[in-house]
Amino acid sequence: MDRSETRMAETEAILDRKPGTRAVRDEDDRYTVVGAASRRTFADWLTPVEEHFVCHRNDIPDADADAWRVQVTGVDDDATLSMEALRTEYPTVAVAHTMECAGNDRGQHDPETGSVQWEWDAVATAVWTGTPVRAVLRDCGLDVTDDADRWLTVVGGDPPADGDVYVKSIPLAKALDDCVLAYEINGRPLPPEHGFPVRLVVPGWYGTNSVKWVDELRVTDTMVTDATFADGDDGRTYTYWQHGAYRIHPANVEPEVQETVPTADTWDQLVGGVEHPYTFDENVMSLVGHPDGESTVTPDENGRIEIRGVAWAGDDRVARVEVSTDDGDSWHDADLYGPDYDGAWRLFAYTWRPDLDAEATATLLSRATDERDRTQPARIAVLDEWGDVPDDVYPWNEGGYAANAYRPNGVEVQVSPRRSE
Ligand SMILES: Nc1nc2c(c(=O)[nH]1)N[C@H]1C(S)=C(S)[C@@H](COP(=O)(O)O)O[C@H]1N2
Ligand SMILES: [Mo]
Repeated sequence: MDRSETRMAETEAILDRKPGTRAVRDEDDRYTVVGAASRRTFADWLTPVEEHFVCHRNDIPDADADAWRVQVTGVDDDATLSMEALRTEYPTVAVAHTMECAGNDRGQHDPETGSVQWEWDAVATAVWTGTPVRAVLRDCGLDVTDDADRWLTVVGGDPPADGDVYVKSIPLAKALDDCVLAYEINGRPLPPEHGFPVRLVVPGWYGTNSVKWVDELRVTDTMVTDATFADGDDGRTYTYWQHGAYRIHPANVEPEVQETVPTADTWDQLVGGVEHPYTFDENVMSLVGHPDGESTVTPDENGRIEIRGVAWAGDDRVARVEVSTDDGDSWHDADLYGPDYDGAWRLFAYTWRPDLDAEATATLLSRATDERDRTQPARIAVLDEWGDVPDDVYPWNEGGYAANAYRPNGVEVQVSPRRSE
Protein backbone atom coordinates (compact mmCIF):
# COMPACT_ATOMS: atom_id res chain seq x y z
CA MET A 1 0.00 0.00 0.00
CA ASP A 2 1.30 3.48 -0.68
CA ARG A 3 1.27 6.11 2.00
CA SER A 4 -2.05 7.69 1.00
CA GLU A 5 -3.80 4.31 1.26
CA THR A 6 -2.32 3.50 4.67
CA ARG A 7 -3.12 7.04 5.76
CA MET A 8 -6.79 6.56 4.84
CA ALA A 9 -6.95 3.17 6.55
CA GLU A 10 -5.19 4.54 9.62
CA THR A 11 -7.53 7.54 9.82
CA GLU A 12 -10.62 5.31 9.56
CA ALA A 13 -9.34 3.09 12.37
CA ILE A 14 -8.58 6.11 14.57
CA LEU A 15 -12.04 7.59 13.93
CA ASP A 16 -13.56 4.26 15.03
CA ARG A 17 -11.59 4.33 18.27
CA LYS A 18 -12.21 8.03 18.85
CA PRO A 19 -15.90 8.87 18.41
CA GLY A 20 -15.33 12.47 19.63
CA THR A 21 -13.13 13.33 16.65
CA ARG A 22 -13.62 14.01 12.96
CA ALA A 23 -11.31 13.89 9.96
CA VAL A 24 -9.78 17.19 8.88
CA ARG A 25 -9.01 18.35 5.35
CA ASP A 26 -5.33 18.04 4.43
CA GLU A 27 -4.59 20.04 1.28
CA ASP A 28 -1.40 18.13 0.65
CA ASP A 29 -2.94 14.79 1.58
CA ARG A 30 0.07 13.73 3.60
CA TYR A 31 -0.83 13.75 7.29
CA THR A 32 -2.93 11.44 9.39
CA VAL A 33 -5.12 13.92 11.23
CA VAL A 34 -8.29 13.94 13.26
CA GLY A 35 -9.50 16.85 15.40
CA ALA A 36 -12.05 17.54 18.12
CA ALA A 37 -15.50 17.12 16.57
CA SER A 38 -17.27 19.66 18.75
CA ARG A 39 -16.53 22.82 20.70
CA ARG A 40 -17.96 21.00 23.70
CA THR A 41 -14.42 19.68 24.18
CA PHE A 42 -13.52 23.20 25.33
CA ALA A 43 -16.13 23.32 28.08
CA ASP A 44 -14.19 20.70 30.08
CA TRP A 45 -10.74 20.78 31.60
CA LEU A 46 -9.74 17.16 30.88
CA THR A 47 -10.02 16.03 27.28
CA PRO A 48 -11.04 12.37 27.00
CA VAL A 49 -8.71 10.40 24.72
CA GLU A 50 -11.73 9.90 22.45
CA GLU A 51 -11.76 13.68 21.73
CA HIS A 52 -7.99 14.29 21.64
CA PHE A 53 -6.73 15.32 18.18
CA VAL A 54 -4.05 13.28 16.38
CA CYS A 55 -1.40 14.58 13.99
CA HIS A 56 1.55 12.92 12.24
CA ARG A 57 3.00 12.45 8.77
CA ASN A 58 4.53 8.98 8.68
CA ASP A 59 3.02 5.56 9.29
CA ILE A 60 2.48 4.57 12.90
CA PRO A 61 5.33 2.16 13.76
CA ASP A 62 4.28 -1.37 14.52
CA ALA A 63 5.80 -1.34 18.00
CA ASP A 64 6.39 -4.21 20.41
CA ALA A 65 6.78 -2.74 23.89
CA ASP A 66 8.98 -5.62 25.07
CA ALA A 67 11.43 -5.08 22.24
CA TRP A 68 11.32 -1.24 22.22
CA ARG A 69 14.52 0.54 23.28
CA VAL A 70 15.29 4.20 23.95
CA GLN A 71 18.91 5.18 23.30
CA VAL A 72 20.43 7.91 25.43
CA THR A 73 23.48 9.50 23.81
CA GLY A 74 25.67 12.59 24.13
CA VAL A 75 26.09 11.95 27.86
CA ASP A 76 28.91 10.46 29.94
CA ASP A 77 27.26 7.06 30.19
CA ASP A 78 25.33 6.38 27.02
CA ALA A 79 22.51 3.93 27.70
CA THR A 80 19.95 1.70 26.06
CA LEU A 81 16.72 1.59 28.06
CA SER A 82 13.89 -0.89 27.85
CA MET A 83 10.31 0.07 28.70
CA GLU A 84 10.68 -2.06 31.81
CA ALA A 85 13.68 0.03 32.89
CA LEU A 86 11.87 3.30 32.16
CA ARG A 87 8.89 2.18 34.22
CA THR A 88 10.69 0.69 37.20
CA GLU A 89 14.09 2.33 37.63
CA TYR A 90 12.97 5.96 37.78
CA PRO A 91 10.34 8.01 39.54
CA THR A 92 6.85 8.00 38.03
CA VAL A 93 5.24 11.40 37.52
CA ALA A 94 2.15 12.82 35.84
CA VAL A 95 2.00 16.13 34.00
CA ALA A 96 -0.95 18.08 32.69
CA HIS A 97 -0.30 19.34 29.19
CA THR A 98 -2.38 21.41 26.82
CA MET A 99 -1.16 20.14 23.47
CA GLU A 100 -1.88 22.47 20.60
CA CYS A 101 -0.75 21.69 17.08
CA ALA A 102 1.34 24.60 15.78
CA GLY A 103 -1.01 24.53 12.79
CA ASN A 104 -4.18 24.94 14.86
CA ASP A 105 -6.23 27.77 13.24
CA ARG A 106 -4.34 27.35 9.98
CA GLY A 107 -7.65 27.09 8.13
CA GLN A 108 -8.34 30.71 9.11
CA HIS A 109 -5.52 32.03 6.92
CA ASP A 110 -6.56 33.99 3.83
CA PRO A 111 -5.07 33.36 1.31
CA GLU A 112 -5.20 29.72 2.31
CA THR A 113 -1.96 28.00 3.25
CA GLY A 114 -1.24 24.36 2.38
CA SER A 115 -1.41 21.30 4.60
CA VAL A 116 -3.98 20.54 7.29
CA GLN A 117 -6.88 22.99 7.42
CA TRP A 118 -7.48 22.98 11.15
CA GLU A 119 -10.09 25.34 12.52
CA TRP A 120 -9.89 25.23 16.36
CA ASP A 121 -9.89 21.46 16.65
CA ALA A 122 -6.19 20.68 17.22
CA VAL A 123 -5.89 21.41 20.93
CA ALA A 124 -6.54 19.20 23.95
CA THR A 125 -5.55 18.78 27.58
CA ALA A 126 -4.55 15.42 28.99
CA VAL A 127 -2.67 14.06 31.96
CA TRP A 128 0.41 12.17 30.80
CA THR A 129 2.14 9.63 33.06
CA GLY A 130 5.76 8.61 32.67
CA THR A 131 9.39 9.17 33.60
CA PRO A 132 10.96 12.61 34.06
CA VAL A 133 13.59 13.26 31.35
CA ARG A 134 15.72 14.76 34.12
CA ALA A 135 15.91 11.48 36.05
CA VAL A 136 17.05 9.55 32.98
CA LEU A 137 19.70 12.08 31.91
CA ARG A 138 21.02 12.43 35.44
CA ASP A 139 21.35 8.67 35.71
CA CYS A 140 23.34 8.73 32.47
CA GLY A 141 25.89 11.04 34.01
CA LEU A 142 24.61 14.41 32.83
CA ASP A 143 25.34 17.31 35.16
CA VAL A 144 21.75 18.50 35.49
CA THR A 145 22.80 21.66 37.30
CA ASP A 146 24.51 22.91 34.13
CA ASP A 147 22.01 23.16 31.31
CA ALA A 148 23.35 26.41 29.85
CA ASP A 149 22.67 26.77 26.17
CA ARG A 150 22.58 23.09 25.38
CA TRP A 151 19.80 21.18 23.68
CA LEU A 152 18.02 17.87 23.85
CA THR A 153 17.52 16.36 20.42
CA VAL A 154 14.84 13.68 20.27
CA VAL A 155 14.42 11.14 17.47
CA GLY A 156 11.08 9.61 16.54
CA GLY A 157 10.85 5.95 15.57
CA ASP A 158 8.26 6.44 12.83
CA PRO A 159 9.51 5.15 9.47
CA PRO A 160 10.38 8.30 7.48
CA ALA A 161 8.34 7.95 4.30
CA ASP A 162 10.17 10.72 2.47
CA GLY A 163 13.57 10.22 4.11
CA ASP A 164 13.14 12.92 6.74
CA VAL A 165 13.48 11.35 10.18
CA TYR A 166 11.19 13.04 12.73
CA VAL A 167 13.74 14.81 14.95
CA LYS A 168 13.10 17.78 17.25
CA SER A 169 15.43 19.78 19.49
CA ILE A 170 14.34 21.62 22.61
CA PRO A 171 16.49 23.61 25.04
CA LEU A 172 18.00 21.30 27.64
CA ALA A 173 16.74 23.62 30.38
CA LYS A 174 13.12 22.94 29.35
CA ALA A 175 13.77 19.19 29.06
CA LEU A 176 15.22 19.07 32.57
CA ASP A 177 12.51 21.27 34.03
CA ASP A 178 9.29 19.44 33.25
CA CYS A 179 9.47 17.12 30.25
CA VAL A 180 8.35 13.53 30.55
CA LEU A 181 8.79 10.28 28.65
CA ALA A 182 5.14 9.30 28.76
CA TYR A 183 3.66 5.82 28.47
CA GLU A 184 0.11 6.60 29.65
CA ILE A 185 -2.52 9.17 28.75
CA ASN A 186 -5.33 9.93 31.23
CA GLY A 187 -4.37 6.81 33.20
CA ARG A 188 -4.59 4.45 30.23
CA PRO A 189 -1.82 2.89 28.13
CA LEU A 190 -0.85 5.08 25.19
CA PRO A 191 -2.81 4.22 22.05
CA PRO A 192 -0.58 3.61 18.99
CA GLU A 193 -1.52 6.95 17.38
CA HIS A 194 -0.44 8.91 20.47
CA GLY A 195 3.05 7.39 20.56
CA PHE A 196 2.96 3.84 21.96
CA PRO A 197 5.02 2.64 23.69
CA VAL A 198 6.65 5.94 24.72
CA ARG A 199 6.56 9.59 23.65
CA LEU A 200 8.04 12.85 24.82
CA VAL A 201 5.67 15.36 26.43
CA VAL A 202 6.79 19.00 26.46
CA PRO A 203 4.25 20.79 28.69
CA GLY A 204 2.78 24.01 27.26
CA TRP A 205 4.70 23.81 23.97
CA TYR A 206 3.32 23.26 20.49
CA GLY A 207 2.57 19.62 19.78
CA THR A 208 5.34 19.28 17.20
CA ASN A 209 7.92 19.26 20.03
CA SER A 210 6.34 16.26 21.75
CA VAL A 211 8.00 13.53 19.70
CA LYS A 212 6.00 10.28 19.53
CA TRP A 213 7.49 6.77 19.41
CA VAL A 214 10.81 7.93 20.93
CA ASP A 215 13.92 6.10 19.66
CA GLU A 216 16.68 8.29 20.98
CA LEU A 217 17.46 11.18 23.32
CA ARG A 218 20.69 12.96 22.41
CA VAL A 219 22.23 15.81 24.37
CA THR A 220 23.64 18.27 21.82
CA ASP A 221 25.44 21.63 21.88
CA THR A 222 23.12 23.11 19.26
CA MET A 223 19.78 22.35 17.73
CA VAL A 224 20.01 19.42 15.33
CA THR A 225 22.20 20.30 12.30
CA ASP A 226 23.59 18.33 9.40
CA ALA A 227 26.53 17.45 11.64
CA THR A 228 24.45 15.90 14.44
CA PHE A 229 23.69 12.60 12.72
CA ALA A 230 25.86 11.22 10.01
CA ASP A 231 23.69 11.49 6.93
CA GLY A 232 23.90 7.89 5.88
CA ASP A 233 23.81 6.11 2.60
CA ASP A 234 20.30 5.10 3.57
CA GLY A 235 18.97 8.40 2.23
CA ARG A 236 17.85 9.59 5.64
CA THR A 237 18.05 13.26 6.60
CA TYR A 238 17.52 14.76 10.01
CA THR A 239 16.97 18.51 9.96
CA TYR A 240 13.72 19.01 8.03
CA TRP A 241 11.25 18.82 10.92
CA GLN A 242 13.22 21.19 13.12
CA HIS A 243 14.30 23.79 10.60
CA GLY A 244 12.28 23.40 7.40
CA ALA A 245 8.83 22.84 8.88
CA TYR A 246 7.23 24.54 11.90
CA ARG A 247 8.91 27.91 11.35
CA ILE A 248 7.01 31.19 11.05
CA HIS A 249 7.95 32.92 7.80
CA PRO A 250 6.52 34.82 4.83
CA ALA A 251 5.74 33.25 1.47
CA ASN A 252 8.51 31.82 -0.72
CA VAL A 253 11.17 31.65 1.96
CA GLU A 254 13.30 28.64 2.87
CA PRO A 255 14.25 29.19 6.50
CA GLU A 256 17.89 28.55 7.28
CA VAL A 257 19.24 26.18 9.90
CA GLN A 258 20.05 28.09 13.09
CA GLU A 259 22.17 26.58 15.81
CA THR A 260 20.35 28.33 18.62
CA VAL A 261 17.85 31.09 19.37
CA PRO A 262 18.11 33.84 22.00
CA THR A 263 14.70 32.89 23.44
CA ALA A 264 12.39 29.91 23.14
CA ASP A 265 9.28 32.04 23.77
CA THR A 266 7.54 31.94 20.39
CA TRP A 267 5.98 35.40 20.71
CA ASP A 268 9.27 36.95 21.87
CA GLN A 269 10.98 35.50 18.81
CA LEU A 270 8.23 36.91 16.60
CA VAL A 271 8.43 40.47 17.93
CA GLY A 272 12.12 40.30 18.85
CA GLY A 273 13.60 39.99 15.42
CA VAL A 274 14.49 36.29 15.42
CA GLU A 275 14.57 35.28 11.80
CA HIS A 276 11.76 32.83 11.09
CA PRO A 277 10.80 31.91 14.63
CA TYR A 278 10.60 28.32 15.83
CA THR A 279 7.28 27.19 17.24
CA PHE A 280 8.19 26.34 20.80
CA ASP A 281 5.93 27.51 23.63
CA GLU A 282 2.28 28.21 22.83
CA ASN A 283 1.02 31.75 22.28
CA VAL A 284 -1.80 33.01 24.49
CA MET A 285 -5.13 31.62 23.27
CA SER A 286 -8.71 30.94 24.34
CA LEU A 287 -11.82 29.21 23.02
CA VAL A 288 -15.48 29.24 24.00
CA GLY A 289 -16.80 25.69 24.56
CA HIS A 290 -20.32 26.44 25.73
CA PRO A 291 -22.61 27.48 24.13
CA ASP A 292 -21.23 25.49 21.23
CA GLY A 293 -23.29 27.06 18.44
CA GLU A 294 -24.75 23.68 17.50
CA SER A 295 -28.12 24.09 19.20
CA THR A 296 -30.31 26.93 20.45
CA VAL A 297 -29.71 28.05 24.02
CA THR A 298 -32.30 29.29 26.50
CA PRO A 299 -31.56 31.32 29.64
CA ASP A 300 -32.29 29.64 32.98
CA GLU A 301 -35.14 30.76 35.30
CA ASN A 302 -33.01 33.71 36.39
CA GLY A 303 -32.36 34.82 32.84
CA ARG A 304 -28.76 33.63 32.79
CA ILE A 305 -26.63 31.70 30.33
CA GLU A 306 -23.22 30.55 31.48
CA ILE A 307 -20.52 31.02 28.84
CA ARG A 308 -17.66 28.61 29.45
CA GLY A 309 -14.34 27.94 27.81
CA VAL A 310 -10.61 27.40 28.14
CA ALA A 311 -7.55 29.69 27.96
CA TRP A 312 -3.85 28.87 27.83
CA ALA A 313 -0.51 30.61 27.35
CA GLY A 314 2.27 28.03 27.04
CA ASP A 315 4.92 28.51 29.70
CA ASP A 316 3.23 31.71 30.86
CA ARG A 317 0.22 32.01 33.08
CA VAL A 318 -3.16 33.20 31.89
CA ALA A 319 -3.78 36.51 33.66
CA ARG A 320 -7.17 37.46 32.26
CA VAL A 321 -9.97 36.34 29.97
CA GLU A 322 -12.57 38.71 28.55
CA VAL A 323 -15.81 37.70 26.87
CA SER A 324 -17.90 39.66 24.39
CA THR A 325 -21.51 38.79 23.56
CA ASP A 326 -21.90 41.54 20.94
CA ASP A 327 -19.20 40.67 18.43
CA GLY A 328 -16.52 42.71 20.18
CA ASP A 329 -18.37 45.99 20.87
CA SER A 330 -18.10 45.49 24.62
CA TRP A 331 -16.01 43.16 26.78
CA HIS A 332 -16.52 41.65 30.25
CA ASP A 333 -14.05 39.96 32.56
CA ALA A 334 -14.63 36.21 32.94
CA ASP A 335 -13.73 34.24 36.08
CA LEU A 336 -10.81 31.83 35.91
CA TYR A 337 -11.46 28.68 37.90
CA GLY A 338 -10.68 24.98 38.27
CA PRO A 339 -7.31 23.20 37.98
CA ASP A 340 -4.27 25.43 37.71
CA TYR A 341 -1.20 23.56 36.44
CA ASP A 342 1.78 24.94 34.53
CA GLY A 343 1.50 24.02 30.87
CA ALA A 344 -2.26 23.35 30.96
CA TRP A 345 -5.27 25.49 30.17
CA ARG A 346 -7.58 27.19 32.69
CA LEU A 347 -11.33 27.08 32.62
CA PHE A 348 -13.17 30.41 32.39
CA ALA A 349 -16.82 31.34 32.91
CA TYR A 350 -18.92 34.43 32.38
CA THR A 351 -22.57 34.80 33.33
CA TRP A 352 -24.49 36.39 30.49
CA ARG A 353 -27.96 37.91 30.92
CA PRO A 354 -29.23 38.39 27.39
CA ASP A 355 -31.91 40.99 26.99
CA LEU A 356 -34.50 39.26 24.80
CA ASP A 357 -38.11 39.42 23.74
CA ALA A 358 -37.67 37.33 20.65
CA GLU A 359 -35.26 34.74 19.31
CA ALA A 360 -31.91 36.38 18.61
CA THR A 361 -28.46 35.61 17.27
CA ALA A 362 -25.33 36.64 19.12
CA THR A 363 -21.64 36.34 18.32
CA LEU A 364 -19.61 35.28 21.34
CA LEU A 365 -15.90 36.02 21.47
CA SER A 366 -13.23 35.35 24.07
CA ARG A 367 -9.80 36.89 24.33
CA ALA A 368 -7.08 36.03 26.81
CA THR A 369 -4.11 37.98 28.15
CA ASP A 370 -1.03 36.33 29.62
CA GLU A 371 0.92 37.32 32.72
CA ARG A 372 3.26 39.35 30.55
CA ASP A 373 0.36 41.44 29.30
CA ARG A 374 0.25 39.94 25.83
CA THR A 375 -3.32 39.77 24.51
CA GLN A 376 -4.63 37.69 21.61
CA PRO A 377 -4.76 39.78 18.40
CA ALA A 378 -8.13 40.35 16.74
CA ARG A 379 -7.48 38.81 13.35
CA ILE A 380 -4.94 37.17 11.06
CA ALA A 381 -3.46 39.45 8.39
CA VAL A 382 -5.32 38.98 5.10
CA LEU A 383 -2.23 39.42 2.99
CA ASP A 384 1.43 38.92 3.55
CA GLU A 385 1.92 42.00 5.71
CA TRP A 386 5.15 40.54 7.07
CA GLY A 387 7.38 43.06 8.77
CA ASP A 388 4.60 45.62 8.76
CA VAL A 389 1.92 43.97 10.81
CA PRO A 390 -0.59 46.39 12.35
CA ASP A 391 -1.32 46.14 16.05
CA ASP A 392 -3.93 43.61 16.96
CA VAL A 393 -3.15 41.51 13.86
CA TYR A 394 -1.34 38.19 13.68
CA PRO A 395 1.05 37.87 10.72
CA TRP A 396 -0.13 35.68 7.87
CA ASN A 397 2.67 33.13 7.41
CA GLU A 398 3.27 30.49 4.81
CA GLY A 399 3.03 27.50 7.11
CA GLY A 400 -0.01 28.91 8.93
CA TYR A 401 1.68 28.46 12.30
CA ALA A 402 1.00 29.65 15.84
CA ALA A 403 -1.98 31.86 14.98
CA ASN A 404 -3.90 33.02 18.02
CA ALA A 405 -6.42 35.55 16.72
CA TYR A 406 -9.74 35.66 18.57
CA ARG A 407 -12.18 36.85 15.88
CA PRO A 408 -11.98 33.76 13.64
CA ASN A 409 -12.90 31.65 16.67
CA GLY A 410 -16.09 33.53 17.47
CA VAL A 411 -19.18 31.36 17.91
CA GLU A 412 -22.58 32.36 16.62
CA VAL A 413 -25.37 31.25 18.91
CA GLN A 414 -29.12 31.22 18.56
CA VAL A 415 -30.81 32.32 21.80
CA SER A 416 -34.50 31.82 22.41
CA PRO A 417 -36.31 33.56 25.29
CA ARG A 418 -37.64 31.41 28.07
CA ARG A 419 -41.36 30.96 27.64
CA SER A 420 -43.38 31.87 30.71
CA GLU A 421 -45.73 29.01 31.63
N1 LIG B 1 7.53 10.89 15.83
C1 LIG B 1 6.61 11.85 15.58
N2 LIG B 1 6.21 12.60 16.61
C2 LIG B 1 5.28 13.57 16.42
C3 LIG B 1 4.73 13.82 15.14
C4 LIG B 1 5.18 13.00 14.06
O1 LIG B 1 4.76 13.17 12.90
N3 LIG B 1 6.11 12.01 14.32
N4 LIG B 1 3.79 14.81 14.99
C5 LIG B 1 3.89 15.92 15.96
C6 LIG B 1 2.81 16.88 15.88
S1 LIG B 1 2.88 17.96 14.57
C7 LIG B 1 1.85 17.02 16.85
S2 LIG B 1 0.73 18.28 16.79
C8 LIG B 1 1.77 16.07 17.97
C9 LIG B 1 0.39 15.48 18.04
O2 LIG B 1 0.33 14.54 19.08
P1 LIG B 1 -0.97 13.62 19.21
O3 LIG B 1 -1.19 12.98 17.86
O4 LIG B 1 -0.70 12.66 20.29
O5 LIG B 1 -2.12 14.55 19.54
O6 LIG B 1 2.71 15.01 17.83
C10 LIG B 1 3.99 15.41 17.39
N5 LIG B 1 4.90 14.30 17.48
MO1 LIG C 1 1.24 19.59 14.86
